[in-house]
Amino acid sequence: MSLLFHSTAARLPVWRSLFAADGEPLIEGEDAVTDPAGVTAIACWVPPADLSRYPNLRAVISVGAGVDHLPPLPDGVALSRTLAPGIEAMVRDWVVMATLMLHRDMPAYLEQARAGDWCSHPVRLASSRRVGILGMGRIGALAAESLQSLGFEVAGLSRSERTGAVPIFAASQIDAFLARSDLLVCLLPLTPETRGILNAKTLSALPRGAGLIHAGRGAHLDPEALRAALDDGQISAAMLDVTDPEPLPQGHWMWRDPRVIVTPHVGANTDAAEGARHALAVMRALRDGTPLPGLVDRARGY
Ligand code: NDP
Ligand code: OXD
Repeated sequence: MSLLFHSTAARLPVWRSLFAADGEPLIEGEDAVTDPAGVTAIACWVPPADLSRYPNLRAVISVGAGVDHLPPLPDGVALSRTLAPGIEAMVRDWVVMATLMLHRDMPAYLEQARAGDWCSHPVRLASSRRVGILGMGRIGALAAESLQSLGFEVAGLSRSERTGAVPIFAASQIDAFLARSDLLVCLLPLTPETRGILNAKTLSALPRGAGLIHAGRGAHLDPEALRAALDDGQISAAMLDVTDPEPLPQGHWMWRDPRVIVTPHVGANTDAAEGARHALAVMRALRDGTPLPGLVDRARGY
């Protein structure tokens, strides 16, 4: 019963030492597999092309929080996403930074700085700005807490009815949620239901001049709808950490438009030790027959 490491080589030394400390066998890449029947789990971003090589495979572990990039897995193979406080804190930090940047008109100031243009815009209290967080899961809830502590009026939206530290709208109440979101933050998983959710209809349901902060997945957003909303003044500016495709092609209008700031999917980068600890927890659960940490519900898609 072993885990096959199929992730970034730079993470391997840390995984090696944590697995050794736990007495848990680690196969250091497909080339090191001597007995495919001994592979019980694979930790990867993208799995090896031929999973039928591993007849006793029971779990694939995504070395990240999202799972939308993974192909369908064979029946009987569970999917676990990495649960790590570090991932959640990193994305929370990016969202707080991006929210403050839009709240304090940084896209406009960055453009003015290039032109040496000393011109101020009205400064508003955070408490006068309503932030709406699409996706109140592990990351959304953490971001909500931080933004609320900065004084923003925060609400969230989740698929099911929930309660939390801030008001949470259910998916069926999306219109009311959008209508009160001066700054819209997307922290949704990409599923058939959420693909394209940032479209002309949803952007037009926001208060006029709203800002968009997007750290979910590129395919949530229709870029042409964003461009039209920016040109029309419906959206004032956007901060995007995710695009479709990634990398965003050179010369794409979103790189050049001063109202849009793109970062290259750097909201989080799984810390090697945290990833290894999650994988060790999955191996323990497989041995003990207990529920897998980070188990993805295939029907929901997250
Ligand atoms: P969770 O699974 O913990 O939370 C997902 C949230 O989205 C839940 O609140 C869920 O509702 C809600 N949701 C799902 N579908 C819908 C829907 N159709 N309508 C409304 N709400 C919906 O995920 P995380 O918080 O851990 O991560 C969220 C996403 O963040 C990841 O899937 C990934 O896309 C992105 N991410 C981006 C990173 C980056 O570097 N930019 C890094 C890490 C993650 P409910 O509570 O009812 O289940
Ligand atoms: C993740 C990501 O899902 O990097 O962890 O986006």
